[in-house]
Amino acid sequence: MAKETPREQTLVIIKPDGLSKSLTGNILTRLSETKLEIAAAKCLHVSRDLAEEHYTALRHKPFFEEVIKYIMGGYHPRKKVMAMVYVGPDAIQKVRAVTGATNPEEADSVTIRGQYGRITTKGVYENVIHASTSLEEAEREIKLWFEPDEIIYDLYLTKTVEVTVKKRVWTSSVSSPASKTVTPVSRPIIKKSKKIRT
Ligand code: IDP
Ligand code: MG
Repeated sequence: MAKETPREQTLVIIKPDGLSKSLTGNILTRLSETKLEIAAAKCLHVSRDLAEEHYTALRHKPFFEEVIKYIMGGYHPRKKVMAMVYVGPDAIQKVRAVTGATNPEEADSVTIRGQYGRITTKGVYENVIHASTSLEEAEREIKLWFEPDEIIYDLYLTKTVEVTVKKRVWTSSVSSPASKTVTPVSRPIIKKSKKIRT
């Protein structure tokens, strides 16, 4: 009897060029070809700490500073990313297949990077999307980008800890039109009693 393909999870990030070029819909449509399920999604501003931790393996590469600036939105008007967790059989390989090669000029033209990516005159690979490459990388990245309660499934072991921190909440009053200004938020929302991954 054939073995069942293991259920996997993978981190996908639509990078600032994807959002600035309004490619979100196109990218999600391409990703839907994998028939995987989205288990978490959020838009966020990427702090330097998060960017450096995410790309820690590239610390000694000559293009490290450019990659950090790129993921933080330093080259684009929309300084944010959309982070998602996809789950399902063979999720890592399936998402990588539709993502395409790292170098957008070498990526197959039917892949997301081949279709929408470019190399800038400064040599930055604007390749539109990030996708985990292994089970270990996916676990490290998902735990870095998401808290357990932001994902609809318990993908990894968690424990509950008591912490006392300040947290922003909505006010009960209805906003007047004048106060409906849009202010970017980069602070994480921290709960008083929260699960953390072990
Ligand atoms: P991946 O995104 O295909 O997994 P990695 O080697 O993990 O490729 O590199 C992470 C990111 O760093 C790439 O997506 C790309 O934005 C950038 N990058 C990788 N190699 C180069 C390079 O040779 N020149 C410029 N940027 C690069
Ligand atoms: Mg990689």
